[in-house]
Amino acid sequence: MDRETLRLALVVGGLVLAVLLGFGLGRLNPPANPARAGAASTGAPDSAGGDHAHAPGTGAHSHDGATVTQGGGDGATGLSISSAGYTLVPTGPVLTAGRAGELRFQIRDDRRRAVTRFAVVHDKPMHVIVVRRDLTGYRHLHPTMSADGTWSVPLTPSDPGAWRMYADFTAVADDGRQVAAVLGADLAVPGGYAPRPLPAPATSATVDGFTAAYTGTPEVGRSAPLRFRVTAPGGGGAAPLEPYLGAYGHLVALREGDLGYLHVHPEPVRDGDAVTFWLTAPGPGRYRMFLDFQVGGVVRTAAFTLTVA
Ligand SMILES: [Cu+2]
Repeated sequence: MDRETLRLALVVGGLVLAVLLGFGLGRLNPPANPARAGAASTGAPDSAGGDHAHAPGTGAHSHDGATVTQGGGDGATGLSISSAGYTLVPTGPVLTAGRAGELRFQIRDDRRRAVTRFAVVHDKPMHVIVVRRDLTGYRHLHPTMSADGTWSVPLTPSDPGAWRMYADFTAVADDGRQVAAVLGADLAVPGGYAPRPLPAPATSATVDGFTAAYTGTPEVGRSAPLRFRVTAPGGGGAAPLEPYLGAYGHLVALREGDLGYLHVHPEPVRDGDAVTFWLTAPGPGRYRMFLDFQVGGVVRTAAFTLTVA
């Protein structure tokens, strides 16, 4: 080996070593999570683990022992019908606007078998959100499962159009591994579709005389607290909120444009009469937030349009 060849060999060898070292160091030191650590953990996978502000492209990750899959790559979920080996398969008949029907579906695993083992999260093994693509007609449903793994729930779509359904669940694999996922599918409700514009942004909303209002400013890529208060009809004080789904409220945010679904994490305890949720906006744009709260055994939903700069 002449001197020039030896020199080249040393340079190449050094580069290989540097790459290997860099790779090893990268693995030992994953990118710091941009969000605050340790807060807002409820122990429930669909709202658990402190925060969901993962760096773009982090993909599947661990969450209190459950693997969570990301549909949008930027923190929004529910954009895919299949993820992490699980596939949402609607199996019901076509729904008709204004007519009592039934939403039916299965979750199938990577061997195309209907999944029948699910972990209970927020008091339920399966959470389903249904909304028309213009973000009207929101419903939060809890279907029941038959022995063959078919989930069903009565559903009467209010209007024709393209609707979106989300299945938010934690499946239990054969080996006991838990995988949390939000899968989404479109549902066509035949008829003329007259989309309604998104209402103007507001921090308060009224439903059946109850007024829900929040403070806080969501940020892109950072988990930020939103504090909600609900006041009783007739200018009364704080409404006597009852626990619903293991918390004093349940919040879902959907992104205008692609209907990306955001995980929102409730604090397990109230802050005075306020219910705090931690929300991470995956990007700028407009979102519709839906707050479910329970008073007197009745669950109501307050909806807010939110602009994230
Ligand atoms: Cu639910």
